[in-house]
Amino acid sequence: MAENCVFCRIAEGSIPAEKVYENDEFVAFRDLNPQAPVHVLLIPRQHFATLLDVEDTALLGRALRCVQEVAKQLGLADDGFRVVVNCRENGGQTVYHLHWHILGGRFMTWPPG
Ligand code: DGP
Repeated sequence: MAENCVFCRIAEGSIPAEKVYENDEFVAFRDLNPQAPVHVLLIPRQHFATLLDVEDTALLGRALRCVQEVAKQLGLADDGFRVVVNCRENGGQTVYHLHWHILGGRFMTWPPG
């Protein structure tokens, strides 16, 4: 666990969050500041600051398998949804614990801001 990492604390349960999915490797919970009717963050329990810090490509694959599970569980599969990873400053990353945003429940425009 990384010191002062809010998402590490959510994963271990010492900071509350509305969890919607978890397994031994990943946790998904509702975003505090939702940008869509459904806005969930999927995180690995292991701390990686950014997407660039993961060497294990199999872990990235397992994360996307969890994204599929969460999307189906939350009823996003039929109409579709968006998956976003913000990376570092220009990517708009504000919390430096790798996370996948899963957004759905409305039509998403493109390009993003
Ligand atoms: P990003 O900008 O990609 O680093 O997204 C970080 C997201 O994390 C942002 O949408 C707000 C959310 N967030 C930040 N702190 C908390 C928290 O304590 N709890 C929850 N549920 N979400 C948080």
